[in-house]
Amino acid sequence: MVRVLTYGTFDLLHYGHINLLKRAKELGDYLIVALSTDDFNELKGKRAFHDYETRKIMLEAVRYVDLVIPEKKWEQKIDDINTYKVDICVMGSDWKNSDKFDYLKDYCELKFLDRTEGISTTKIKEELGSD
Ligand code: C2G
Repeated sequence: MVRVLTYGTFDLLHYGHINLLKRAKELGDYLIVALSTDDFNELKGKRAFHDYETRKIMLEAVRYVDLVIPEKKWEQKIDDINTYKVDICVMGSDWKNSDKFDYLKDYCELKFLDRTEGISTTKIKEELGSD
């Protein structure tokens, strides 16, 4: 049972997120998503349109997702890897060479998948806002 873990806000769930989740699941058998809480989003300087509970419900409805846990702080990742016996941590390529993830390679396999071009939550908000 290969267990995969990824992190994110996943606000206004879109096909870029789905494409990431699909490819992450394809790397193993069980996909855990650590979903940024509203408080942690504030720490990240992000204000999500949907609150944590709504974003969690939406993610749990995605066929590739097996478990959603809260991402409350930057420092929880090693505990997450140990608690959930994670084999592979996967993130989009925008996190490559980041001090937020690189150290995890001592605890599990670390993989970065190409971001899906042309879509982002910010783009959606901007284009909707401009109507
Ligand atoms: N993503 C992607 N393609 C896009 C948009 C997002 O592959 N067009 C990926 C991101 O690279 C990330 C995941 O989808 O791996 C979730 O994206 P966000 O919700 O923006 O997550 P982020 O704010 O980067 O949070 O501790 C890490 C952070 O919680 C990551």
